Formats: sequence, structure tokens, C-alpha cells
Amino acid sequence: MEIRSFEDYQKAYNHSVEAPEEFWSNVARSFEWHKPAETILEWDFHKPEVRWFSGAQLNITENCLDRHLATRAEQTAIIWEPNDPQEAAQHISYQQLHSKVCKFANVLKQNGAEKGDRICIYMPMVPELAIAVLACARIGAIHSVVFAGFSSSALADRINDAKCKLVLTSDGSFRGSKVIDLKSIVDEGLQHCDCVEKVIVLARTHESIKMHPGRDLWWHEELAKAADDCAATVMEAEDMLFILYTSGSTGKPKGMVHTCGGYMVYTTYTFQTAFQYEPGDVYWCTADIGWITGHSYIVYGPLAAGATTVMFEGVPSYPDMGRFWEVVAKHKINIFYTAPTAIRALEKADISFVERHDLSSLKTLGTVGEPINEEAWHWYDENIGKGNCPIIDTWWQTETGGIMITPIAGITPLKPAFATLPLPGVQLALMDEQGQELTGDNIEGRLSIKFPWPSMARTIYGNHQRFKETYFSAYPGYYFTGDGCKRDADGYHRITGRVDDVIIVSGHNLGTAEIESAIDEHHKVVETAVVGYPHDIKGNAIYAYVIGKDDLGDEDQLRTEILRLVSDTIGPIAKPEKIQFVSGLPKTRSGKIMRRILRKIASGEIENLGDTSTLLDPAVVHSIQQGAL
Ligand code: 7RM
Repeated sequence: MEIRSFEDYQKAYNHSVEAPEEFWSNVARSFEWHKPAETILEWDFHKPEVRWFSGAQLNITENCLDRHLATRAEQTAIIWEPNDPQEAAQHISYQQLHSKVCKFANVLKQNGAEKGDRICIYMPMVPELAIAVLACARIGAIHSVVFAGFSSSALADRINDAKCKLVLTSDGSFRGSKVIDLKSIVDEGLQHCDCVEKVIVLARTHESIKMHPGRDLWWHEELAKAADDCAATVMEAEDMLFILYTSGSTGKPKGMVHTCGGYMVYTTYTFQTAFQYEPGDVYWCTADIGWITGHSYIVYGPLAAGATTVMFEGVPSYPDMGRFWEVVAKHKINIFYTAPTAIRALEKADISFVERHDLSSLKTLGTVGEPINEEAWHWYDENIGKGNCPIIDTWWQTETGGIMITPIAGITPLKPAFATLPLPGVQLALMDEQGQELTGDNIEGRLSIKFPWPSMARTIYGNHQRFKETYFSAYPGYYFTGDGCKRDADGYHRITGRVDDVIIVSGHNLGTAEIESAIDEHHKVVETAVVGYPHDIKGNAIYAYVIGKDDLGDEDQLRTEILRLVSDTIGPIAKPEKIQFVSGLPKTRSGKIMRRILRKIASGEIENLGDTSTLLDPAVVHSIQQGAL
């Protein structure tokens, strides 16, 4: 049932709670399956184990491509907008995309890829990235896309964790006025990987690069040898579709595992429902395919829904701060989906960058990735939406696979900075500190989910125990999100931010532990504590408290070296905004760092540090306050 009114939403929501299996089996009927499901849902959040559409067989690319050929072969599937506005945009029809995916799937096969093999994709935002993702899915290989801003060592960790057999990359990438040598980053990373047999390299920037004989192959040369047709590999609904890494509060990144059937059903349903996409609409999500938002809402959801989806290679500030709006006007974008951090940055630019472009094609706006503050919400509403485009503030996670809490465009009454209400199928629970579920309205707690939805991650690749500990142990029987949430008197939800040690910087998840261990690698560093603090544009920025060795030397020099180290170990996005050298950290008697205190100092709150009675040495706090940046 399509949702066309608020009453429809309420009906659909109630149905999804009262008869979830019936609800989702109805939704699943609009897809193409080789075999229908025998069982809709099996689940146990204590194990945890979740299986949707057991017994069903499908290939997601047949749903994204083949089935559209009868009705929309000539319709544009992907509009690609290059980094440089002087370069021509590309319009790729469903027919063309189908051919390109099949051909590249054959390239993968001729290089030894088989069903179940892991393939790492480290590429810029060019059409070949989407084609590579779909080509993996075509043959049942599991893609692991690594955002091309990650460093060589972060890339190597991810390649090793998933034991990838192939790496797909390009010579370089264009990002604004910069050219980044992706291939040399791959070469460096691969010095620490034994599992990779071949690297397929797309010529994008045409700089001279080193090709390793026997390992490296040119994309275009491989394509020239490949056949055109490629039958889709039939997959079980619960077969793995992809792995995507996300930062956790402790230890190394977690390879979240998504499976074929449930992920397809949920991302497509939520794309159509939340955005109210109508045939002919041009839809642009500005995310990178290296993040879950790009997987679910640039590639899979929109293509399965037969939409026209835009891929943008560049950045919002190049050649000037008007680029997003120029692209909206150029491609007559109807639905525009971006991150609050981008909105805040563009809000700071001169308003003439907005005014000089015709934004009248826009009818729906969306945000994702972090809480949107009211000021940014109103700026977006008034200046971009001209007061007549609904803004859907979509809350979800890598782990949830698809949008969970959001207004339905044009249907749910809006409230600035509120993600509002759960989509059908999503049963929220706000928990108190004692682990009890809070009921009713006007409450604040920790956001959990008490019933499975089709696109939830099934496990952490190679570490089910960690999956259980991270998500299903805080509140047994519930999935815990790591976020805090308020429910107001109208039953509307407002996400208050992370309650664990994950910091969302410009919409990207970073784990404090990961950054701390990178800094601790420096030979002059004894110990580090990292916290987040509010930042005007980035939402949060990183503040590092570093205990150095006695012979620290020049502080500025050491700061530069630490920034380099973080950039090389994780990537530039993880660099601390501020580094304060301290002589000690506030620790409890049991040796735990009291980050609560460090967070307050970092955000400029000097008084009112709360309960410090468990501190081993309260004098440390005073000295940190004295030196606060
Ligand atoms: C889609 C994505 C997940 C974390 C999540 C939240 C934060 C995302 C919103 C939001 C407030 C939102 N996946 N978050 N969307 N907070 N309002 N609309 O971002 O795995 O990279 O991040 O992002 O903390 O737990 S993610």
C-alpha cells in the first residue's frame, strides 16, 4: 500500500506492528524473485540471529536493472556530474547501465572472482564506482567499498580483515582543485596485504603511475576482452551482499554485514516512501558511495525503484560555494539529500552564491548523518526550499542499512530539528539508565529498537561475538543504537547525539579509541584522551589531550607530527582540531579516564564539572583547565 496521507501512514505503521510478516511479505511482492520466501522472519535478539525471507532467491541487480528494461530502458538511470564543471556530465540510461554492469561483471570473472569472494573498491565518485558495486552483486561477490579519503593503513586493515582477493581502484581522483594519487595509496597499503591477487585500475586522472606486472591491470584493457552478457548469479535472500566498515567506540572498525533480500526490500521501500519519489523525478544524494548513505540511497534504493539518481564527483566548495546550487539548476533536481555539515558550511557563504541559481525545480529536501540544528534547518527551508519544500530529517545508521526515523515528505507535519516518527516496520524503545523501557511521551532515553527490520546488519564480519556485545548486550532483547533520543509531548523524536565514544565529525563516525591509538604511536607520546566538542560547521570537532614525554621539544613541531600521524593512520577527517599537552589525565580509582570532564573542558565549560568525587587526583583537572585551548 502506498502512503499518500498521514492517515495512510498511521494505518501502515499499525499494520507493520500488528502483523509484521504480512506487512513485509506484501512489500516484497513488488520485486522479482527467482523463488519466493518460505518463511518471512525468524529472529532472536538474544543470540542475536535475524533471517528475513528465508528460502527466497534473487539477484539484486536484476531488480535494479533487468526488470526496468521493459518499461524504462531509455530513461536515465545515472546522471554523473564531474568535479570540473567544464567537463561534460554523463547521462547513463538503464539499458546502458545494464550493459556496462554485465560487461564489468565479466571482467571480474575473468580475473578469478567467484560468488562469496570479497572485493575491495577504493575509487572516486565516477560512474565506474557504481558499475563496480553492481558488477560484484551481479556475480555474488561481496563488495567492501572503502571511502577514497582513507589512508593506506586504514585501507590495508580493511582489506586484510575481509581477506579481499581483488582491489578496484583508479590512477587518481579529482577533489576540488586537488588531485589525489589513489593508486600510490593502494600500492603502499598492499605492502601489508597477502590476500590480494589482482588490482584493476581505472584511468581517471591520466597521471603516470606504477603498474606492478602480474598484479595490476588496466580497467579499459580488461573491458576490451570481456563478453557483453552476464547472467545474474542466483542468491539466497540471506547471502551476504556487502561489507561496509564503520568506526566503533573501541578497537578496530567493524565490518557490518548486509544481506541480499532484506536490504533490497527495505532500502527500496524507504526510498519510495520517505522521499515520495515519483516517476520522472531527478534525485540527488550528495553523499559518497564510500558511506552507507551512498550504498542505500545513491545506488541500490533508487535504482531498484527505477529512479534517476545523480552522482557527483566533486565538493561543495569547488569552483565556488555555489556549486551545489549550480548543479541543482543544471540537472533540474527535484529531490535533494545532503548532510547538515554541508548546509552549515554553505550557510556561512555569501547568499549570492544561492541567489544566482534557479532552484525552482526543487520539491523535497533531506538531511542525514547528524543532528541538524534549528538555525541550519531554517536556513535550508527558507533559502533552498523557498519555504515550500518539506525537509525530511532522516535518522539511521550503517548498521540499520536504511532510514528508520523520518518525516514522510509532504505528509508528516514537520518540526524543525526533529526526525519525527518511525517508518513502518520500525519499533523504537527509549531506555532509561537502569535498562527499563520508558513509555509514553515527554521522555528522554537511549534509543533502541525492539523488533527486527529487513535491512538490519546481520553480524560484524568475522566477529559475531563483538556484534552481540556492541549492539545486543546493553539491553538484552533490544538492539541498542548508541544514540540518545527525546520524545516530546507530540510523540515526535529528536536525536540528541551519541552516548558512547563515537564522535560524528562532519557527518562521519570516528571512534575515540582509533584516534587515541594513532596518536599513541608517536615516540614522544605517553598517553592520549580524545573527546568531541561542539563545532559551528562540523557539528563536532576533535580535542586531543596528550601526555608527552619529558623531553617534548617544540610543541608546535610535535602537533604537526601528530596531525600527520593521524592523517596517515586513519585519514584527514580524523585530525584533531585542538591538541593540548597535559601532565596527567583525570582518572577514576579503577583507572578509567573520565571523558565527561574532558568533554566539558573542551567545550569551554570551566565551572560545573559535575561529580568529581571518584577522581584519583583532582589536582589534574585544575591543571588541565589552566592550559585549556
Ligand atoms: C546514515 C549514517 C550513524 C550515526 C547515528 C547518529 C548520527 C545519522 C542522523 C544522526 C541525528 C540524524 N550512518 N545520525 N543521521 N543524528 N539526526 N538525522 O549517517 O553509520 O555513518 O552514522 O549518525 O549518531 O548513530 S552512520
